[in-house]
Amino acid sequence: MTNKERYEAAKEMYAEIGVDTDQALEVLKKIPVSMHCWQGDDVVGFDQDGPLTGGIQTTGNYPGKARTPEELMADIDEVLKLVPGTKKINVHACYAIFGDGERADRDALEPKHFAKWVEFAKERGMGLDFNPTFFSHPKASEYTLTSPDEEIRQFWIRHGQACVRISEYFAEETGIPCVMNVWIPDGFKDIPADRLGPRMRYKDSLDQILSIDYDRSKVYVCVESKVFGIGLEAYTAGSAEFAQNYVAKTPGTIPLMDNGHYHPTEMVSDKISSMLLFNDKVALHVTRPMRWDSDHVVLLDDETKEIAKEIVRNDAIDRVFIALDYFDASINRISAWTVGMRNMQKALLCALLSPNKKLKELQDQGRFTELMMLQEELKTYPMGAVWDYYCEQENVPVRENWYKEVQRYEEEVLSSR
Ligand code: RNT
Ligand code: ZN
Repeated sequence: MTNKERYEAAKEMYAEIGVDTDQALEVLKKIPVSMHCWQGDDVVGFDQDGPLTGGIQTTGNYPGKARTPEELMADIDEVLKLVPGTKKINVHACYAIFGDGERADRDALEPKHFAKWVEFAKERGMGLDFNPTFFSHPKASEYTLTSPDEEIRQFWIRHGQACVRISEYFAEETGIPCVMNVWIPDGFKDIPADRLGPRMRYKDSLDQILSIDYDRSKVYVCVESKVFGIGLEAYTAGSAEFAQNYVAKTPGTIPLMDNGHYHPTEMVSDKISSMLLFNDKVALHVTRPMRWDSDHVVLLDDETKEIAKEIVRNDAIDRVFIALDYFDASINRISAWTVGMRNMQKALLCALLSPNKKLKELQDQGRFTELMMLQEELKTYPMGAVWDYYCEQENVPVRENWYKEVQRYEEEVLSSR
């Protein structure tokens, strides 16, 4: 049977439960998923040689990581060949690309230092997202936007402002709004004497960053919360309450939830509806925390599917910015990227192939026996046939066939790095 024939059979099955597979694919194709550039080089970047700091960590030493902008972009191109749908590239400020002899510290970054990323995105018809880098830098060895040292704090405020300008440049050049996410690692390893002070300074720093003139319809500034980091176990200034309240009181800012940033029994899928109720827009970092914020590759697991369901069945596709955020250095990095990107889209497809209206009715009518039965039966519906057909239509390899290309690339390119 061809992929098309299998699709037609699946289409009939879905039609019987009121799901239009053609329409599901039309919608899926247009949902942007922002791919993090930092999976390709273990969050190193191009503007410094020091270690990764900020209480985050990559583990593993798989050969072939990208060492230059050219290598990183070539690797991203490989992934783009293997992943269907609409993609954006998510760039961190530490991925600035300097010309010969050129250099700028983080507080002096300019749009021109990202011109190559713009060129890359434009040639591929993609949008760009952006992140200031408040870590892996000599001035971030203690605190950044919460620093009690006013000189250091001002340095990082200038960095944030520079990043707003770069984000605006991205949006103007690509014609696609840029999501700019602020995450700072600032916190304490042990019980603090003052929890309020750092948060007051963080709030003031964000206010100062946002005080510059920029087009709020082009740059969406997000604040990402976190519960703890390595060496920052007792306290992080940018906690969930901080981020949530900050964005609630600051028009034009958006909360960003990373599903590795909560207590392991807390689920982001359960938080999305509340956030949607009180925010025009919500941003996500989709990752896979294993026992802690370990940033494993996104799988097609229950939580990823549940997150996708919350986006789709609450009619929030245009209100939720989906970005991936993980970094696994223990396996082929192209494969790590591809698996995560394809899985995010598979999760969205599962959600789009659910008879969501009908399931909601069953809940509202208290028909919980039937609800459980149907939800369980849906799990073995032929989503795979729809996915395969979609990949074929999008001209990307079907099923595991993409891995052959990863192997070829590893042999021909990665192995000689
Ligand atoms: C860290 C945050 C943050 C980073 C990236 C690299 O815990 O999740 O989003 O992973 O900025
Ligand atoms: Zn994150």
